[in-house]
Parts: sequence; C-alpha cells; structure tokens
Amino acid sequence: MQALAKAGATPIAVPPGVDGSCTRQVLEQVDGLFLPGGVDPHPRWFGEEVHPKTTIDEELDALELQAITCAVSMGMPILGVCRGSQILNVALGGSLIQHLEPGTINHYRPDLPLSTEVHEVRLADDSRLAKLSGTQLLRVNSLHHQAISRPAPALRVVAQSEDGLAEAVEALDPARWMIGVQYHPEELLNHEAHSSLFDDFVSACSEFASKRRGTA
Ligand SMILES: [Mn+2]
Repeated sequence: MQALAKAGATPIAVPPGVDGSCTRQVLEQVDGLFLPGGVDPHPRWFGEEVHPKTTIDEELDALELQAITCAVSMGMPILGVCRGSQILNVALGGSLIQHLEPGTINHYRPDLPLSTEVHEVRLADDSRLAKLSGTQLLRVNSLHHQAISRPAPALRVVAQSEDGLAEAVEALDPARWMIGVQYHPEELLNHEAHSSLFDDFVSACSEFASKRRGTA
C-alpha cells in the first residue's frame, strides 16, 4: 500500500469473501489491479494434488481469480508480487512448482530482512521490465518456496535467477501492461530500478483511466 501510494496511487484494499459481481463493481471504480504476496494458490487450478508444504486460502483464490479475469477483459494494468505473480500465471493457464527443494540458491530466506538482496536476476533485454528498470541485472530479495513452472500462454518469462528459476513474467502482447515479479520490490524502494516498477505501473493506470474516460 505504501509503495503504491509513494508512486502516486490511492490504493484501496479488497479483502477476500466478496462475491463475483462485487469484484467487477470494484474494478469499475479503479484504474489498476495490484496482487500482493501471500499464501499459495490451490494446485487444482493447474491440475495437481496439494503438496504437504502448500498453504491455501480458497477465498483469496476465488477473489483474485475473478479479479484477474475481469481486469484482463477490461485491458486494465496488472502488477503481481510474489503470490500475486503466481496467481496471475495460474489464472491465465500456467502452472507452479509447489515446493522448491534447496538448490544452488536458497530462495526461501525468512531469516533475512526483506531489504536483503539475496540473489541476482537477469532480465530479457527486450522486456518492459528491463526498459523501466534501466538495467538487465537486478539484485533482489527472496522469500518464496514456490515458483512459476510453465508460464501461461499470454505471459513470457522475462527474468531468471542464476539457478534458472523464473523471477518475473510479463504480457506477451507489448500493448498490455501486465507484470508479475517473484521478489518483493516494495521492500527495495531505495533502489531506483525497483521503485520505477511502481512508478511505471501507476503511470500505466492513469493512462488506462484517461483512455477509459475518453471512450466512455
Ligand atoms: Mn528468488
């Protein structure tokens, strides 16, 4: 909420438990959809059984899946962080790794403050994320035990860690502002490469708002 406000937005939180028609009504009043971090999406959405280490909130899934479908149909900008990136991928038909076994990098570091840059990610040079970050190499924090496995058909992986994990996705269609990041840029706002993600999202939201007003 603070990161969005700092970038010039007026964030409004929508708690789980509201019904579908209400989700659309809320989205008609706002200019962008931000999907925050949280527990794991139910694996039934990508055709798997629940892994013992997976933690689920079905009401949150229902709210976010509905909100994503609705925002995509409106052409509204979408930014997802951590779980937000994962649920975006799942909503659009992708799959997740339900539990990361310790690899060359330990991505799940609850012991470290989120201001700690744990590993590096390399961005695709033709990506929106690389353009707005002004760099192709980002130092990021890491607090995730799941990750994107198969990207959804409408998304492409635009950032990878040194051990080959997907750390960001964005819309294949360059006209669409839709980005999901696995790390937590909201905790790294003193780095311009990370604060610019929120700035660019809020700019895209206000562009979307003007376009919507123009065609209303
Ligand atoms: Mn990571």
